[in-house]
Amino acid sequence: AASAQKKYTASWASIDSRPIPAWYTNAKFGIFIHWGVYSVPAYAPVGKEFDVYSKYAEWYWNRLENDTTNVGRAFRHFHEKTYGKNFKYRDFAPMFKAELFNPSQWVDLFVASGAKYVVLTSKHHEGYTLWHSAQSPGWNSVDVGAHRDLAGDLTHAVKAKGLKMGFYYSLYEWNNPLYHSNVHRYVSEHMLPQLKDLVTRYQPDIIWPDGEWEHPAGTWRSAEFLAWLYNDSAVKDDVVTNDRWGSDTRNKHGGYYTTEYDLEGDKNVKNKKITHPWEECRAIGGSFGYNRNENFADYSTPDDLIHVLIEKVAKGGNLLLDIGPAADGTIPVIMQQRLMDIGHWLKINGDAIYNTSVWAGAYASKHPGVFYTRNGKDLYVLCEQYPSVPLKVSGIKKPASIILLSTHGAVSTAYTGKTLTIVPPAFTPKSGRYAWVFKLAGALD
Ligand code: FUL
Repeated sequence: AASAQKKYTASWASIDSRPIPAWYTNAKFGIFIHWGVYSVPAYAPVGKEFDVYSKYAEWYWNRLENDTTNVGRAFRHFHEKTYGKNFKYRDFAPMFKAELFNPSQWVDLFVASGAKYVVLTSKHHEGYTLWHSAQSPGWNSVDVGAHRDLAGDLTHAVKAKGLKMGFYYSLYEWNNPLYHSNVHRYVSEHMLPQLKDLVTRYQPDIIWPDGEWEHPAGTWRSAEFLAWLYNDSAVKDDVVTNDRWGSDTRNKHGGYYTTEYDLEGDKNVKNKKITHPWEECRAIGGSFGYNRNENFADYSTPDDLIHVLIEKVAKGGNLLLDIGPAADGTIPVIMQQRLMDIGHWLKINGDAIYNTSVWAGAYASKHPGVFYTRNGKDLYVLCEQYPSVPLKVSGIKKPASIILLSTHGAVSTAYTGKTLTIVPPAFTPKSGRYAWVFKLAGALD
């Protein structure tokens, strides 16, 4: 890899100069997994009166103990009536049994969805690790709950089927006494060795940090960790990381930019002509961790999800779509259904997504709901609705061929003055659904 020769130092200027490995920007679509002790209560409020963050079920512990607003009240109300006032969050851990967890079945689903990478919560803000971490004795999935190396078992299955494997890792922990009594010791004795152990043991392709909050950037020693990751770790050439490093300058340092339900970090991505790699993450419903309180209407439809994928990819981003497995290790069937729907669409239209990049001419397009991607000399025109009027694509060469990906049938067109007019063929949607793609082969220089 190109980065192999260069030595990085623990300064942001050096760390930020590392190019993001191409496998990542070509992959476009990944599966995010939030799974932990919070998957046991699997509850958050839903409804219009709650904002995006209030609906996150993985925040259960913090909402119970630290939230005095109506949001915290909703969590406490549910908790007390269901488990009783004296039931401690830690008492959920033995119930996180994962007795039906079948990693290779999960990965078959991910492959069928068309995803190219997976990002699992190795540890969320609750501090419980999904592997046998020496830094979290008694609060990891081998010591309590599943009695299994969940992170390791999934990693092996993911890599065996040719996908890339990544880990979400929360730098801060809500209830770690050392974090609160001496954050410097927490960083040097707990966080750094734990993170390095994760990298060394499982050799992940992505490190997806979160939670570098509450303390000035230097406290976390992130640049030092990244210099180690890029210079000395086993994954130094191909590993990818996000931008959630460098506390006081959040969403700026490290690797690709992140947005979350189009919110976090959007100051960088709102710039329409962004060239830095970036990734939108969101769940299929309103919560990253499984929320049993959600109903059918709380889940995005297949059209919604495919349109999000198209919109992000056309703007040069990736989509990291989250699922929240249940505590027993099953993936709720509606989530499986949504992943399969995306996979069916990608099977037909994947050439317009994978390995593509932004087409600069897109900014001049006047068709709402129509997006563009390019791969070499080929231009793809992605339509959220089947077009009812002729489409005009300007500033291109006369294509060598024009096809509608779902039918491969002939498409009638006219070409004058660098503008191609595509007359959508009369077509009863059968094989194609959700969105339609015209491939304009050889339309670009
Ligand atoms: C946020 C976290 O606080 C959420 O719980 C979730 O993990 C999301 C992806 O990142 O910052």
